[in-house]
Amino acid sequence: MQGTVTEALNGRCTVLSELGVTDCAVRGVFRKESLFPKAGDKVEFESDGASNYITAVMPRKNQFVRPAVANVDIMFIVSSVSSPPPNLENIDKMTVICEYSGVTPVIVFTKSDLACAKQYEEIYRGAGYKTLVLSSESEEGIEEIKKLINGKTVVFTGFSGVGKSSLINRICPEAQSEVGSLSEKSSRGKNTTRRATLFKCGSGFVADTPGFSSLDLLMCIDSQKDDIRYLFPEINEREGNCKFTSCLHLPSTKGCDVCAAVENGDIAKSRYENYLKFYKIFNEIKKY
Ligand SMILES: Nc1nc2c(ncn2[C@@H]2O[C@H](COP(=O)(O)OP(=O)(O)O)[C@@H](O)[C@H]2O)c(=O)[nH]1
Ligand SMILES: [Mg+2]
Ligand SMILES: [Zn+2]
Repeated sequence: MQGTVTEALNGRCTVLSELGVTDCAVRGVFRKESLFPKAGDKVEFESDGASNYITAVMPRKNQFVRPAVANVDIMFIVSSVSSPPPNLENIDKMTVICEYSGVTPVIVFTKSDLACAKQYEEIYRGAGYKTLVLSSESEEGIEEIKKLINGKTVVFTGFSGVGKSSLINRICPEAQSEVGSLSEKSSRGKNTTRRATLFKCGSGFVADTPGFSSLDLLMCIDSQKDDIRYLFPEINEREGNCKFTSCLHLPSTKGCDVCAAVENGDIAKSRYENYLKFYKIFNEIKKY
C-alpha cells in the first residue's frame, strides 16, 4: 500500500493512505538516517499480520533536515507588515534557500489589518516572486492562499510572532497550532529532533513545523558548488547582458547590467545589498 508520511518519531511513522491513518514501524535499512522516513515522504508499507512496516521510501524531490520534511512544493515565507515589521534580509535568505532546494517561494505579508504591504510587495514582485497579503483578523487573502495549497505540500517559515499559527489555524483548523505561545522555542530546546507534522488541507498538505532556522540553512548550501549569483532570479536573468561573462555584479562594475538595473530601480536596493552580503559570506566559507 502507498501513502504519505504525516509524522515520524522514535522509530515509527504515521502514514496517510486509502486505508486512513496507519502507524508503521521503521525497520532495517530504513533506520539509516538518510533513508529514515520524513514528513512528506511517499512510502510503501505492508503488514505482516502483527504490525505494519515501511518497505520503500520513494525518491525525494527535495528534503530538509531540521525540520525533517520532504517533497515540499511551496514555502510560504511569512512576515507581518507591522508588529514586528518585515526583516528583508531574512526573507532574502529564505528565497535563496528555496532557489537552492527547488522549492517555490511565496512571500506572505500578514496582519494587513494593521498596515499597508505595498512597498514590500513591490520588492518581491519585482524579483519575480508571487506575493500574498493577508490577515487572520479580517480574513483578507485567506481564500487565495487556500487555493495555492490545493494539491501541494507546503511549509510556513518566518519569525515567531508574525502570525504563522493564526494563519495555519484559519486555513486548516485541524492543525490547532498554538497561537501566541512560546512552545516553538521551548520544544526546540527540549527536542534535538525537531518534529514536523503534516495536516491534510483540501487536496494538499500543510506542514506545521517548529520553524526553519535560516542561518543554519544558508550554511548548508554548498558554496563550493553553488554560486549565490544564480540564486537571485532577477540577477541570474541579467547574466547574459553584462559585458563580461563571469561578471560578479559587484558595485560600480563597468558594463554590468545588474548595476544598471539597481541604478534605475528595476532591481530593489535591498535585494542587491543582501546579494552582496551573502556573496561575502559565501566567499568567506570558500576559503576554508
Ligand atoms: N492584528 C493582527 N494580529 C494578528 C494576526 N495574525 C496573528 N496576530 C497576532 O500576532 C500574535 C502572534 O501570532 P501567532 O499566530 O502565534 O504567530 P507565530 O509565532 O508566527 O505562530 C498573536 O497575538 C496573534 O493574535 C493578524 O492577521 N492581525
Ligand atoms: Mg506559532
Ligand atoms: Zn554584472
